[in-house]
Amino acid sequence: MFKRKQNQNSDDPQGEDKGGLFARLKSGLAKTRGSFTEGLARLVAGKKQIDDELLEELETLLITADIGVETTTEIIEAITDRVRRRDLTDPEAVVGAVREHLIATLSVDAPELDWQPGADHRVALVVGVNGVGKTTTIGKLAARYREQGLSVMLAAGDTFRAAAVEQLKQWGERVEAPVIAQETGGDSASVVHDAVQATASRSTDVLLADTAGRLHTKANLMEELAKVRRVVNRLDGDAPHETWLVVDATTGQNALAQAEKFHEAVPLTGLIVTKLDGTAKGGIIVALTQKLGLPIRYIGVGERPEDLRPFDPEAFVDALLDTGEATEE
Ligand SMILES: Nc1nc2c(ncn2[C@@H]2O[C@H](COP(=O)(O)OP(=O)(O)OP(=O)(O)O)[C@@H](O)[C@H]2O)c(=O)[nH]1
Ligand SMILES: [Mg+2]
Repeated sequence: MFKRKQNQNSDDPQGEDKGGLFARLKSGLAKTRGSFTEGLARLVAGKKQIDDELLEELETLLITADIGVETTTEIIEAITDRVRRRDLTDPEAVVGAVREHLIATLSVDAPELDWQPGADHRVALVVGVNGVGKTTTIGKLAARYREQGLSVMLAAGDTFRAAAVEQLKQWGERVEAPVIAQETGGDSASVVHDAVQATASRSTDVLLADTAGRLHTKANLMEELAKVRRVVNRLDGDAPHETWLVVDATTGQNALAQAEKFHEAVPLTGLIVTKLDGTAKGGIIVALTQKLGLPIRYIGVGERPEDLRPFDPEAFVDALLDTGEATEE
């Protein structure tokens, strides 16, 4: 049986209308969902049995959605195996099998980000290639954390672009979070160092450190990033508590190469995938998780602050497959 999630309260403590948010997630994922769901529906429609042709078409569909060869192979093998064992016979049930497999792949075992006001402070370093959405994501996260009652400070670690500091300062004003910055051309590590010291002395809950966009293929730029991390770590052996790579979903398979290179330079603790509203290849989320074994922490499905969402594997897959607003009982 399927049952609607009982999350329709508009007065929930987070002020989040989950039903509305689910609809927004669905519309944000419209491009991926459109091609993927229609493809799946077409695949199984009118079919009497799960045959080789159906499985081949499913394979193509999964690859086309950028889910990645490895996960696709796993899904096809698992389904083939179940068909052979007569555990799966109804073509319609293939959708459910794909759903289960995707949720399992996306459910990485990682600690919750359960940050409480007044508890020990957290330093999150935000990294990624140019233009993926680092600075706007930091602004949106700052807004989210402020709403949760956390005190937030921002570090303008992108000392490369003059406009970058200004962009961050605007967010700082908007969400009432102090911004630590130096003049353009300064040393990124030194800005972040000062900010970590400032958060410690002011007992700030969360420090979000912006960094300049950099190509993962430029060794000197990656070394500079490793230096920022080292400097932070020398000040506080537990910091950075989080190092998030922001990835633009529209870059497709190149996102994998980016993630691997960044992960080598600074050990990542999670990923943030933006611009899922702009691509039919949202399956890259699955490929990334599979490849790196890191949790997706947030996803961006639009430009409004509320379009940055904590990542929930089940909600994501349901929105993708349009099995949504429902959970299995
Ligand atoms: N459609 C869409 N646009 C987004 C999303 N996230 C960020 N953007 C847009 O992406 C553009 C680049 O964002 P920035 O935050 O400046 O990117 P950045 O990574 O800081 O860029 P650099 O500092 O130049 O490396 C902006 O126009 C954002 O509004 C998203 O989830 N969906
Ligand atoms: Mg930026």
